[in-house]
Formats: sequence, C-alpha cells, structure tokens
Amino acid sequence: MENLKRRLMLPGFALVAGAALTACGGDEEAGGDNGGDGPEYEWDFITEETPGQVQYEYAQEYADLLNEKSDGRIEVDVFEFGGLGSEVDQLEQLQAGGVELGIVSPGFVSTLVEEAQIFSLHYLLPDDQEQTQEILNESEAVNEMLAEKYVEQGLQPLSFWTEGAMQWTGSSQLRSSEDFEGFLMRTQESPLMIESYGAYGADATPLSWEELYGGLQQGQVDGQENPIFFIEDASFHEVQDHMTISNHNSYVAVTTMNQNIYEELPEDIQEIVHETTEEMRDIGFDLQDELNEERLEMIEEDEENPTEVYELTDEEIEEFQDLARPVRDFFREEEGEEAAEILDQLEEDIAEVTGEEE
Ligand code: 6CS
Repeated sequence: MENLKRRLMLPGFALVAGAALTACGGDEEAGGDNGGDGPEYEWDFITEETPGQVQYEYAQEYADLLNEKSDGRIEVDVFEFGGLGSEVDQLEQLQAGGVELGIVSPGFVSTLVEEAQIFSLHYLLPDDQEQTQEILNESEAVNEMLAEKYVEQGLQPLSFWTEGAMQWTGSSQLRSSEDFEGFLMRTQESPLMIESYGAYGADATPLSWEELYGGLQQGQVDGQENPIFFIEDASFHEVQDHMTISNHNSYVAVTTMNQNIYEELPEDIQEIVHETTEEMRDIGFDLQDELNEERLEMIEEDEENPTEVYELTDEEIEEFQDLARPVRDFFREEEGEEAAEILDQLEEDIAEVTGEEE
C-alpha cells in the first residue's frame, strides 16, 4: 500500500486556488461575522436514511464534530430522508447549492456521474468490509479519477465509505441464476444495476426505497438488495420470505459537499471539514459493522416474521461471479475510455489490498 495515499485528505488536495475569504453557505442569514453572536456557517446536511440508520447517525456525528472542531463557527442541520423529496431530488438540491452537505449513493448519482456506476458491478469489491474500506480510503481510481468526475458535476466528494455488504431478499429463494429467471428485482436508478441483474436472467426496475416496502408487499417487485441493517430497519424482511447472504457488493456511501461552496471556503474551514471527514472514517465503519451484526440477529430471531436466511456456498458464488464478470466489459464499452481507465485502475487498487490478481 506504500504508493497509495489517502488522497482526498492530503492538505494539497484541500488547497483550492484563490479560496475566497468570505464565509458562505447560509452564514449571512446566520449573521456572518456578527461579533460572535451566532455561527458563521449554517449548513444543511441531507441524508438518504432515517434516524437509527447508518447515514443519518453518521451525519449527526459529523455535524457534532464540525461544530466542536470549529468552536461553534459551523452549525449543521441534519435532514432525514423524506422531507426534501426523492433521493434524486435531494441530489439536485445539493448540486444547485440549496443544501451544502449530503450523503449520496452512487446508484442515484449515476444519472449525473455515469462513471459512479462502477459501484454497481457485482463481485468487484471484496466481501471483507475492512478491505473494502481500505480500498475506498486509498484507491487512486476512486479518490482521484472518479472524484474528478463528481467535481465536473458541481459535487465535491469528501469520502467514499461502506455501509456494509449487500444481501438479497426475495419472495422466493435466490441461490442460482435459475432462481433469478423472470425475477423482478428492485434497484436504484443506475442502468448498470439493471445490466448486472440482467446477467443473472432477472428483470430490474428502479424504485425509491420509500415505495419499496409497499412494492414488495403487493408483489410489484419480487426482491431487493441492501445491507442487513437497512433490510431490518426498513422492515423489508417482514414482507420477504428469504434472505440470501450473497455479499455480491458493498453499499458505498459518498460524503459530498456542493463544489462551489466548498471551493469558496477559507483554508482553515476546509481543513476542519477534512479533519472531520477523516475522523469519521472509523466512526462510520464501526457504526455499520455493529448495526449489520445486530440486525442480522434480529432478523433471525423474529418469529412473527420468519425469514429463511441462507448463505451462498463457494460454488454458488462462483456461478454468480462468472455471470457478473462480462458486465465489467459492458461498463468499459458503454461508458467510454475514461470510465474504462477508472475500472482498470480500480482493479489494480483492489488487487493491491486483497493480494489477489483480478
Ligand atoms: O436501497 C436504497 O435505496 C437505500 N439503501 C440504503 C442502504 N441507504 C439509502 C438508500 O436510498
């Protein structure tokens, strides 16, 4: 790992040419430099989740840390999902600068940043979450090449982090491609997710998670993918008979700031943002780790809503890996040369952490 660094956290990365000395992001409404009566910066932080779920709890801790490190100069309001529209509506508000901070998932960002669909490729990131987090922290492909694509869209990624390994739930069992024949899978907005499930023989349909419980209950869709904490917290297991420990992907969350607002921050405030983001890496990791473990037990012990939990065998995983592999070529061809370079680099970055040749 010697030649890889936490690139987003390098002070040089944070130094933006001509950083304005004026405060921004609602500070004027808050009184700006008003003699110390209130915060200089008042920021809104949107999340795609609700209290008790990883993104929301992460954002609350992030807000507290920013406030503490800035001695009260920064105050952050965290918004749970639901109040500000769909995940895509929220993203548009972040891009337009209507809100300053947000956690945005690649699956929803992919309408703007097509290359972010790289995180929809199955069996690319390792199922070991510590390794996945190490890759997300240090990968050049992620933190330089892909981050640049977000910046081009007015979004400044501050860190990429995992919310845990993703698992499948279904109204029927999911252990082989045969089980996926004609299966209607709910996905996020990324077209590559549709391709990934198409490779198994399934049909995929994008849906906001707000509508997912009802969609599963009424049979509008047959199944979905998510980390375990989310499956339990959103009660999807109540309306699904099967959960497969497939570890086919990791749920990548991206802590993001509006790029113009970020760029205009004075250096000391940028530094505080980066220090906070850095400290949050371990806090976020532990949060998802504990919740995913605890919620698996809850699903297994829920007698009122029994769910058959099945872990794929190595042979079963191999079948899905073989089917998923050509989707990488589809990504390379469909998304163009730069996207292909990002994937090539990411494969190298992954191999460097796992020690396994891609
Ligand atoms: O499945 C979804 O759409 C939701 N899943 C997670 C883990 N977070 C937010 C996201 O919108």
